[in-house]
Amino acid sequence: MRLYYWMTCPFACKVLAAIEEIGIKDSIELIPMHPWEKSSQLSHLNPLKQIPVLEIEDGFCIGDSPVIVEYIDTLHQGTRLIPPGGMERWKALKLQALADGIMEAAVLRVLEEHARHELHRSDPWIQRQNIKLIQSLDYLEKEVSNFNNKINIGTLSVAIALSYLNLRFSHENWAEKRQDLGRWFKKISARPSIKETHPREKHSLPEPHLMEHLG
Ligand SMILES: N[C@@H](CCC(=O)N[C@@H](CS)C(=O)NCC(=O)O)C(=O)O
Repeated sequence: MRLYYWMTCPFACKVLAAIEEIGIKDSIELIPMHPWEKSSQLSHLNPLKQIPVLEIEDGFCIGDSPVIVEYIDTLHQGTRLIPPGGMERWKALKLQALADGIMEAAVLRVLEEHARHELHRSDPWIQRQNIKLIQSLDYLEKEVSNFNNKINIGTLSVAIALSYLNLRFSHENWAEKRQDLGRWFKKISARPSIKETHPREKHSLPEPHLMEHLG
């Protein structure tokens, strides 16, 4: 199996964290692929031209991190990252969806602020993404007391989303006004799955000219 990924893509980091948690690292070949690279072969793997992509066998690829996680969660005998049933399942999936939304809003904000040509940049669009981030962080601050020490796809995804905010918007220090969430994040960040997937470099933002065709 091959995973096409990029270290600053939070959706890819989520899949890498899941791979680490369920202990199947040795059966997956990791292939770095930048989604904005013009010469990229990504279109052949995923018509949406997005990473992460898991190539399960020659020519059979799945994209979309929640679907990839669902697949790899069938490959081990340990505790499932996606709880099999009951309210625990829906709570975990709800949290994953929220974390994915945070990642998406953060990525869109980063692209608009740093990759789009300033003549085309839209402040209302940036504000809209930022409101989503603020509201979601405030929601998580209220919910975090229910996380306990649970490790499932919901809590892992939240940790990866927060890790991405720290990478891109460290100066905004989300934890300052959300101390319970900050304490929980510090604790979960000690897990190898989160520590090792935290991207340390900010490089690899697409060049503004790549975004110009978007107007
Ligand atoms: N829903 C997808 C989102 C993946 C995604 O947005 N990946 C970004 C990189 S972080 C990408 O490949 N963007 C290129 C594009 O959308 O054209 C998932 O969960 O995997």
